[in-house]
This record gives sequence, structure tokens and C-alpha cells, in this order.
Amino acid sequence: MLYSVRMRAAQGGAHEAGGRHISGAERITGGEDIAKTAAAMLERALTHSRGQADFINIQVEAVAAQQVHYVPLLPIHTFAVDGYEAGRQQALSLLAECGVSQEAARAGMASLLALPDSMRGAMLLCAETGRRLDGQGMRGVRVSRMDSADPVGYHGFLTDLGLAGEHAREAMVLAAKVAAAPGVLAELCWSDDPDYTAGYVAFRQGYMRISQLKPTGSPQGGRVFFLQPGTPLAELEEYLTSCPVLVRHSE
Ligand code: WAQ
Ligand code: MG
Repeated sequence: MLYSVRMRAAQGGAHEAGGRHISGAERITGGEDIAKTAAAMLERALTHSRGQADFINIQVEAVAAQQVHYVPLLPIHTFAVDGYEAGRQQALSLLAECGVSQEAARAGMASLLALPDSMRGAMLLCAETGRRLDGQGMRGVRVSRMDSADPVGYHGFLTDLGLAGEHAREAMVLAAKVAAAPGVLAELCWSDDPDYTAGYVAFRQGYMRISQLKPTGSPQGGRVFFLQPGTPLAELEEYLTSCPVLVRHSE
């Protein structure tokens, strides 16, 4: 049996009571690893660079093996840029290559830059008009129930690429689930951790890492998913939040 283990932590009370988002994590593990996974999440929530959490929710649920979908890890490319302005230009041109309109790409970038604080989830924007589609406000849509299909092999694979940190590990799993979603054209992301300035544009053809998308020390970050016009929202949100997905890397 597999188990989805999820964590979300906030400061100033629970998320639903207006607390500010500090950290979250998503894993799928075998029963023997639940306690270890939950303990590591607790430790992470209590020692996060975004601040001291005073609300931590850890949820464990069984996942039936026959419900699990398998998707491929995206091919990884890195763009080393000189500064975050150059990085943002790079991101805009990659989004254009994915078929996101210039208007929508700029709206996505502007939405991230206008965030007063971190969201728990992602914003869903129309890839043509740039209009926000999810109606979830500061909560956003949280992608859940995903992990690597082979965590040990995946760790070795990333270590060989010089990408062994948690940020890249988790972002690539999330991006693979999102890129496989029906109707998602592209994703734009950078971290809300003040000391982590890298981000990416992802789409089915690749995970395009950009070495800098924000200035060092900024606590502002987030995620935007650009949707093909006409994408059925309820199905997409169900897939993103609830469908268990394991990501396979190839050696
Ligand atoms: N579902 C939807 N949105 C999420 C999720 C999720 N499961 N997790 C985080 N977010 C949103 C939320 O708004 C966060 O504030 C924001 O993304 C940033 O999350 O290749 O670490 O976990 O070197 O801080 C990208 C580059 C790192 C990695 C991204 O994001 C690399 C990162 P963080
Ligand atoms: Mg973060």
C-alpha cells in the first residue's frame, strides 16, 4: 500500500483563518516510511527560512496502487543568466515559445510580482488573455499527491546533474505532474524562499531552469499555470489536487 503524506505550515494561525503560508510538502511513500517522512516534514516546517510556523497540518491517506498515474520527468535544461531582469526576459521568451500570448505571459509575471505574500497554491491563467481563471484568491490551487516513482534512483540522477537540493527535486516532480495535465500549456515559477533565486518555465518538452528570477533576499515567489482557452476547470483541478502521480526519470 502507498500513502500520500502532505504538510502545510502557516504563521499567525491556520491558512483558512488568515495565517501566512510558510511551507508545504507532498510525498507518496510506502507504509514503512510514513513516520520518517512526517518527522522530516515537521522538522522542515519548524525551521523554515520564511519564518516560525505556529500552525502545522500533516495529513496521511492511503492511495490505491491502481489509482496511480505514471508520468515522465521532463527533460532538464539550465539557462545561466546574469541577473533576475535577464532571467525574466528569458522566461517571457520561453513562454512565447510554448504558445502563451505576450499579454498572458506579462500578466502572469505581473501577478507574481504583485503578490502581497505567499499563496499556498498556484494561479491558473488563460494562456491567451492572461485572465485569472481559478477564482481561489490567495489560496490558489495546490498540486498534491505526487512524488518520484523511485526516490533513491532519482536522488542519484539529480546528484549526477549537480541538482541534489530539495527545491529542484520537488519542483521537477511538481512540474512533471502539471505539464502532463490536460489543458496546461506552460508553468512559470520561482521560489518564495528568500535565499533561493532560481526558477523555471516548464512545458511538455522541458523543464527550463533559469538561474535567477528574483533578487536575493526577496520572500516573493509563486506559481502560474497557463491554460489553453476552453480547458474544463473542474476536471483539471481534480487532477492537480487529487490524482496520485508518480514521476519516472530515465537514466
Ligand atoms: N501546488 C501549487 N503551488 C505550489 C505548490 C503546490 N504543491 N507548492 C508551492 N507552490 C507555490 C506557492 O505559491 C509557493 O509560494 C510557491 O509556489 C513557491 O514554492 O530547478 O522551491 O516550494 O533549481 O518555494 C524552482 C527552481 C524552485 C528549482 C521552486 O518553490 C530549480 C520552489 P516553493
Ligand atoms: Mg517555499
